[in-house]
Amino acid sequence: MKILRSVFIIAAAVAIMFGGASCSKKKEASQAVGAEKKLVVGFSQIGAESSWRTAETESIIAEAKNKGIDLRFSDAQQKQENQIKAIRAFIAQGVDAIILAPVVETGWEPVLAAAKKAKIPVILVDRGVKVSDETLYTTLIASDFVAEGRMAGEWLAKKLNGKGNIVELQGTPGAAPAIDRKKGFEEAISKAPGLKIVKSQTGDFTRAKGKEVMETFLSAAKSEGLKIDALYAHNDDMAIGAIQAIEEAGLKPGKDIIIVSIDGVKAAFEAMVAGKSNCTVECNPLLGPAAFIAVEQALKGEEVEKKIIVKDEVFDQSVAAKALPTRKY
Ligand code: GYE
Repeated sequence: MKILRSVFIIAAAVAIMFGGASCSKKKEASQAVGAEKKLVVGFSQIGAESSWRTAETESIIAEAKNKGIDLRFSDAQQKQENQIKAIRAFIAQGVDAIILAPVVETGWEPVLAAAKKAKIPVILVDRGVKVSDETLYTTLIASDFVAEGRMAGEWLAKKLNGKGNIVELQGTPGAAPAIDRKKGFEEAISKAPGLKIVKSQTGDFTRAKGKEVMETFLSAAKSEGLKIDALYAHNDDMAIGAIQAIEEAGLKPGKDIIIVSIDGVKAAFEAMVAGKSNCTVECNPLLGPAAFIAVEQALKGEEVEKKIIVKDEVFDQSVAAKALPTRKY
């Protein structure tokens, strides 16, 4: 055993020596012709509105580092115009590829056409776009948001035995996950006529806005004599903000008001373990590895699947404590 191990260590050392030598030789040769160049990829990110978003950013930055890619990162602070500016700047810099997480679905055609004209592949991550010409981007790597909304709706319909008043916190207006998560949820609860969405407003995917809007829901419901049975939030962060508003109003989140949200971030699992939330539908933000595989395929001229769908799962209170230590974001 010992001998085997030392043979392995020697072999490894030799490999490193030779590998190292050939590597530096390669480097010298390429420096001589000035050829070896790092891949340059521009990443236009929406912002840092949620823990999901931060996890996605970290995943992409980490994978770029891992692959020795020169990543140009741009944070658009939730504004499409900033994303368009960033993409135009990436084109002017002559980047090899662009990764785009588009804040909203529409309004991308001119800038995507400019990237196409410059022969720069565009990889869409997490949110989709609506364009008349699908060749304007290489691929979309994302979850099925309609399915997520449907899973949340089915779970809630069962939990409420098909009856109750629901308030909804929507994501950013015009964003694919806000549109599709609403659609899937409505589709699922339409099968239970006793379930009604009594109030619905955007909370912009943030904790602060989620809290603020929940406060207005609670005070309006109070003056209308309306009982709120459940909250459906398009992401966990808004649900976390709403939990605070519910507690401040003297009610028990997770008991007086049943809560279901989407993303599956650690804070949602912690809230479930504390009994303050009831269910989260996972949406995996760790898209870095898949994004750079698509970048490399596109640059090699290989065919890339038009849509790469990330699979999601439902987690409720009954599995939260067991799942929490295994959560990666
Ligand atoms: O659910 C939310 C974020 O686009 C899927 O955006 C993403 C959503 C995610 O801010 O937390």
